[in-house]
Amino acid sequence: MNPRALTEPATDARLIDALAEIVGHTHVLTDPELIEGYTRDWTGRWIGDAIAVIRPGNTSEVSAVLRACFDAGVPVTPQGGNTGLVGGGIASTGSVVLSTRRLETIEAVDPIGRTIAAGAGVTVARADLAASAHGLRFGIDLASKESATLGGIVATNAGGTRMVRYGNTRAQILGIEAVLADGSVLSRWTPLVKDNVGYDIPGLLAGSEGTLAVITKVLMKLVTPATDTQVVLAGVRDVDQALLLCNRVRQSGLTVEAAEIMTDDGISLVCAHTDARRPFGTPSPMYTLIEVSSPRETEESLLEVLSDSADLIEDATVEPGPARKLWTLRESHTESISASSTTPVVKLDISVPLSVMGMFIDNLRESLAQRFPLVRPILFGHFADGNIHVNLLDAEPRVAHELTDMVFRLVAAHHGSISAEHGIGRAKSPWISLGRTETDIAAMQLIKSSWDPRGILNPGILLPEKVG
Ligand code: 2HG
Ligand code: ZN
Repeated sequence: MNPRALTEPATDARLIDALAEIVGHTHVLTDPELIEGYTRDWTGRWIGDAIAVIRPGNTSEVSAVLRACFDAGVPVTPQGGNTGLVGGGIASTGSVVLSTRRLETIEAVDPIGRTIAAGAGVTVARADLAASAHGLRFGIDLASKESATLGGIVATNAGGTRMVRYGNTRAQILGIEAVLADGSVLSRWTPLVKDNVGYDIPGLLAGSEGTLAVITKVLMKLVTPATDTQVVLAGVRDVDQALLLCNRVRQSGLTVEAAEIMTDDGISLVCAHTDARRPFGTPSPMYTLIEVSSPRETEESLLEVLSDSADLIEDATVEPGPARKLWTLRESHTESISASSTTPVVKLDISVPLSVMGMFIDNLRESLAQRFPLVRPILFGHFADGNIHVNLLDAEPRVAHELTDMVFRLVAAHHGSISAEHGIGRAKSPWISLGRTETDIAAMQLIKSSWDPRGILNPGILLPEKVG
């Protein structure tokens, strides 16, 4: 059933009154100026529309809000820190945005079980800080960690710079509390690493992008922080050299904590927009940043690998892990790119098998030069996971669809994925059939319609619209 078919302005006004009764008037925002920060994403590419933003303060309020929206047939867009890049938290017309930011209680850090139990609105940075107080770390690290929330990273199954070491967000979840479309509260809350009773509900909700339930609380694993880390930035000819170097580092017994690739164009943008300086006198076509740790002398082991890898490296510099000078070159990419594009950046987070990554990059550059000569590509990302962030600058908004289509078809031709870590959201749902078979999509639609029979949860996100 189309949820909006049930509603009209009078219904909306009654619903907003009912929601204000539940969460309190100060937590219902309808003023266009106040809701702007919730209805557009920070890239400026995704702009939505909402009848109101609702900010519940606990699970019972989330439950009552959903029950009221379910009864009224009004769609709900769950939203965490609004740091997503694919429009997954951007409301469709006539929706209510349900912000989870007030669910910000850290309930417990268990240093023996190595877990954290926290509300969906707790930021990644706060979770990490709470873990650090017990000598542990949060396993997910992202440039947007000061705003990205735990509910948001679970809903999008975020990856980030430590994925090569600890896996994605799905790999960190032990328990979850979530509110279903009709307001019922589902709690799969067990601190057990081994628990094989039935379907993996937390795993299913990871990456569900707010289409199945609203996540209210999570129980997540914590990790032991690496000590004595070292970071190398090496200039290389191409991504294949970087992959060989990364393998050589692994073969030496060092643990790879992070592995990133950047291009000379990307480094130039960062140096133009920040205080960062070019790493070497002579530029290289690409640069790889690899962070390593080791149970024995990390620095000596790394220097040994580097001196044996003169065939792969054009230039290299090493610094101890906590000094963030080299990381700045990588972490400033997103903001420097946004600042230097004349149009909203088309951001595609693809992955391809490592064996064809070099070929994919060459083919991509060639196709872009032929079909979109005015578009500037900046490529970077977590290459050891197969993930390249394809950022396309100066693309006229009217060509964004065609441009995306070209890149995604190339990705599919190289047996890659159209979403390595940011999710499908609004940006990529037209292309989901490039990543999944018809039967697979039908199975996902069956799950969606049984969890959300009235289709009120984040319509238009992830799956092509037809559900209900
Ligand atoms: C990162 O790796 C994020 O920094 C953002 O996933 C990537 O800006 C981007 O395209
Ligand atoms: Zn990334």
